[in-house]
Amino acid sequence: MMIEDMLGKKKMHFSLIDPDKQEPEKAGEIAKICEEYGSDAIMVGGSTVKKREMVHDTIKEIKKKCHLPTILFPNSAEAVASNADYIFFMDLLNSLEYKYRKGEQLKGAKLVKEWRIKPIPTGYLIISTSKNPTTVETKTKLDIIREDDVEKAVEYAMYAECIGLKCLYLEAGSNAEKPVPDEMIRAIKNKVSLPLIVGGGIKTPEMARKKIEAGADVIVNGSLVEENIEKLKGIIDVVKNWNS
Ligand code: 1GP
Repeated sequence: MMIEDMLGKKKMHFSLIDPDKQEPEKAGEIAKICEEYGSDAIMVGGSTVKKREMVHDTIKEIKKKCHLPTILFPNSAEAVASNADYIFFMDLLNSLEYKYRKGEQLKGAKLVKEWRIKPIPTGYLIISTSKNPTTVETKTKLDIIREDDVEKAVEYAMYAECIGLKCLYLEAGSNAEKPVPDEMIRAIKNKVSLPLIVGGGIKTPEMARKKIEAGADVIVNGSLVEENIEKLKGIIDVVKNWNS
């Protein structure tokens, strides 16, 4: 089954690899381990990516070592590479800048069509959980949603559903001090039927279990994948055991 058909049907785990953080060969090695541990897809992207070539070379090496589907997680049209299988084609819902709501998307859409990358229309919502802003929070001017702004987050989620997006990515930012709160995930799950992807600051199996209990459909890990990969297995096991 294709990734877009599995979203929301079973719990999944996605591993995020930032092409800026290591050489492409190393990314391939990391992806191989993610597959062995049972992750469902490799996301490729990051807030600082500037060169398409780096994304392309990283995916090329990932594909040599790993059979999982690759999903672009772009910060701009420049991060769209022809050899990816999917793209989270994102509406950065709470950005206040044209560039991130439409500008980059207009440049990216023609590449996605030309290279036949499968778009997954995604609402991307940045939640500010940490005292120190995470990198993604510093990249665009935001309509800030704090961890206790549950109603505001629910409003954005409803909007995402009404305009026909296929999933909602709740992002606390890479290495966030705290992940997106369980109450917020639960409140959104109660009001909208979109599959929920949750990432940022999920560091332990227990945290992952709580996010899934609250309604997360996909757990994303980035920094653990790159810095502490042995800790990933326990988290993926929580996701897999949930389905069995
Ligand atoms: C960041 O949600 C992802 O975009 C993953 O966050 O690096 O904290 O796992 P972490």
